Amino acid sequence: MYDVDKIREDFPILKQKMRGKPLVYLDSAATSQKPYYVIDAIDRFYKEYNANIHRGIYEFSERSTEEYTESKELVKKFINARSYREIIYVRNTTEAINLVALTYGNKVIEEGDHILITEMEHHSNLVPWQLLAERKGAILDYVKVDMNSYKLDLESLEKELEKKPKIVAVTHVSNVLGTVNDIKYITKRAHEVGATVLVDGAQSVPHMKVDVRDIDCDFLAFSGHKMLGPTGIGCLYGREEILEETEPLYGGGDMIMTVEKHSHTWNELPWKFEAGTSNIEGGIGLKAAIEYLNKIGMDNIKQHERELTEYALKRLDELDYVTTFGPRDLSVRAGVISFEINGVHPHDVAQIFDSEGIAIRAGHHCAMPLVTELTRIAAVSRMSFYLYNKKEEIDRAVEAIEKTYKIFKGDDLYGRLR
Ligand code: C6P
Repeated sequence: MYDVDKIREDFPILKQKMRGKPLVYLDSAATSQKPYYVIDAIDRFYKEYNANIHRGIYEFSERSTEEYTESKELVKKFINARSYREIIYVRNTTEAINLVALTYGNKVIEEGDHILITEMEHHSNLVPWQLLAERKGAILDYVKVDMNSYKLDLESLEKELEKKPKIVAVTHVSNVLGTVNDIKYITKRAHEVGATVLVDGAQSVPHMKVDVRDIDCDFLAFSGHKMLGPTGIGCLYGREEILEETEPLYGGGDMIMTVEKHSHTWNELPWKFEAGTSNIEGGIGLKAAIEYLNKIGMDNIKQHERELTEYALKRLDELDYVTTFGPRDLSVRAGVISFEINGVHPHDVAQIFDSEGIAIRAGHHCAMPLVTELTRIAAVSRMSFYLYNKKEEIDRAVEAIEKTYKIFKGDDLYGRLR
């Protein structure tokens, strides 16, 4: 049985108060909280065997190298990659996508080529492609979002695929709508027109089983900090054949095999893409995070979040002055609920929540094109769930909404903005 109270015991921060009230943390889509298991693994590294990797021939360096390499093996298994050679560590999802745009993208995109993304992308999977398109004189196209179902419009996908894009970059889960895209289907269709496919897994990898061989994507990007790991470590999965043929972005230590005065040869994958001293602490922390997630079980986490989402949507539906965004079909919905309290600015909502000890996010959520389509003020409030959240916390959020509405009722927000 899923014992959320037991899980919560593992997260020291959840015992904290905020504004003098027991903390309700509903902002895991922004970043997740960390269990002792991860904090202790990082603590042990610094206290017991801190040393640089791939460099020292002494016990501590061997141990840190081993732990770091094992973390890649674990990531490999976690996403079912073929080899740890396909696992490149970066700082976060953003850096992973930029790395692809700046290396593979620079190589394959030429003037007049099409790059296809969607209207529900986070800026991290949008601006790097805008920059690439600007550099190369290429054309950036968008798959439309159906604003009734909050899913990708598959007719629009087909229309855009007729232009034979060279790269298709799409989010697995929207950080605003919670929509879970049918990424396997999109990848299949994109491959059929000859495109290379990058999947933004920032909001999927932490919450559900993601299998790169099943999806058959060419690149997958995700962040450690959203999946119980530390900040500053993220991952780019890349298909080995593609990575082999792609030039590295940075030069320096560790990415080379040999160096002469006027030439050098590259190291093997994945080190070719990891110049300089790595985020060793990050790799070790990510390994612990995945061990912890595996112990709970990704299917259990997904199911728990689905129950929370169902409960939250039901509670929010009871309030006729609240609008929620995102699919109602829970089979294609992750634990993210963006909402609007009629007439109340999301920043006011977040402030009242804060005074009640509840952390949510408000604003454009780094997805301005999408959020501008959703509301005239280009901002929404958002609660997001993870393995440690409880229904009682959703009740606290609903109470905060009721309080907010009482305070701001009659405040003609849109009138004020006119
Ligand atoms: N979204 C949110 O509150 P980084 O910052 O690189 O770790 O992750 C970027 C990113 C990329 N794609 C998606 C779908 C995301 O949701 C995010 C991060 C956070 O929604 C912070 S803006």
